[in-house]
Amino acid sequence: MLRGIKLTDEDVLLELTDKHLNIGLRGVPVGTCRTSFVTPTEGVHYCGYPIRELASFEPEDIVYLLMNKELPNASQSQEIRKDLASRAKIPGDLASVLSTLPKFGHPMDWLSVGIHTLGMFETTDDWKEDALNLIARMPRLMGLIFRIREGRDSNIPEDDTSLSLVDRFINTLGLENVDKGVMKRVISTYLVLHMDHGGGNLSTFTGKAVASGKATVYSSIAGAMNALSGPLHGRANQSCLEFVLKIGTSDTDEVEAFVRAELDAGRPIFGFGHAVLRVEDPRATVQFELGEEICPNDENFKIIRTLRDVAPRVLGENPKISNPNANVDIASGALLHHVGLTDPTYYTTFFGWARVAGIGAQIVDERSVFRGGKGVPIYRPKYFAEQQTLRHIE
Ligand code: AMX
Repeated sequence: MLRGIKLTDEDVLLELTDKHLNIGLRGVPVGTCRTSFVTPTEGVHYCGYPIRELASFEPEDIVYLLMNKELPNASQSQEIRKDLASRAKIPGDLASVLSTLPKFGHPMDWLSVGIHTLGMFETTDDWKEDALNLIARMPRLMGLIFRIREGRDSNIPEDDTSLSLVDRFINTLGLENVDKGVMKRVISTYLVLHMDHGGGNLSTFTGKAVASGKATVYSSIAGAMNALSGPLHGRANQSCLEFVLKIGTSDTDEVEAFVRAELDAGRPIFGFGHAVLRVEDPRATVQFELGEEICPNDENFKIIRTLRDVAPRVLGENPKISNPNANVDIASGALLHHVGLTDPTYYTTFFGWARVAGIGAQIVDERSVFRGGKGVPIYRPKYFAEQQTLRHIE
């Protein structure tokens, strides 16, 4: 036991020992989360509903769920659409700011700067208002990031606010020769599956930590996006599609040889394994089902279909690996690629776009609901001094 610290978590007595220090707070209880939790067999649940049951809802309905902890009825569903649409207009010249950024910068850095910029244009003194405004303005920010980085005209009309979040993104994006209906399905499903993932993942935790000092929702979520951009966190979905492109064949024997060679070289098999889940992530299952429907013969989809058969068998030979099955990142890149979003460096921005809803809702809860509405105090975990001996300059 560490310096007399004992924590009681309902029926579990947790003793903090020295081995719990300098491990990134892994497993140390710090709070409660009203929006979602993750179980080993059904994965993430939003407000109690397993993600499998929510996968075909529209993103707006899941925004409502995360904010209100109830699924909307038909009229509430219409209301949240209208509400988000009414907040869509960006009160400033976002395109001019984005146009000054270096095109060689990573899209996640653009996303973070874009969110900060939105906050400089306007913040209210209401956590929920700001969270909803940001959610409503993300489609245009996302579309402008693509357009400007690709050197296409960014002087485009305001969003048509009669449209959904995803339709507004697709219109701002303005790609020719794509099937907008299929693109909408893929992106809507992607957003719903990625909106939230418990309270302690790095980006969500970071967003709430920044907000605990009463920085704005925009600064907090920009911070969360910076956390998400790391290769060990959100950027894994970019790595996954890059990995699939590197395999380049759906032949079972060749894929197996590739997987074994990667493991022998000490590299991870992207798209497999999970810290909590002990079965295939239902979010992967949902995306595989969607892929079988919309692009069964797509080359990348064929590769991930083979990987899904081969990798768990090969990874399962190593008893250290707790879950050799597919995770959420295995399929999302192949689907985005299929609908015309072919550059994997953008994939984490979709993850970030989705997470704005979950992180926003969790910030609202921590700032204005918990502790009888007083909110969680400023974060201040305890660090022990490594150097215990007092010293003086000679
Ligand atoms: N490929 C190779 N080795 C793997 C592996 C994989 N897919 N999954 C687990 N392992 C290894 C771990 O690196 C660890 O090795 P170590 O003991 O030498 O450090 C050992 O197996 C035990 O790991 P674990 O307890 O099963 O998983 P974890 O909680 O430590 O890690 C994860 C989970 C996701 C980081 C890991 O499975 C991994 O690196 N997967 C590949 C990368 C990937 O797909 N990332 C996306 C994650 C998606 C998500 O969670 N959002």
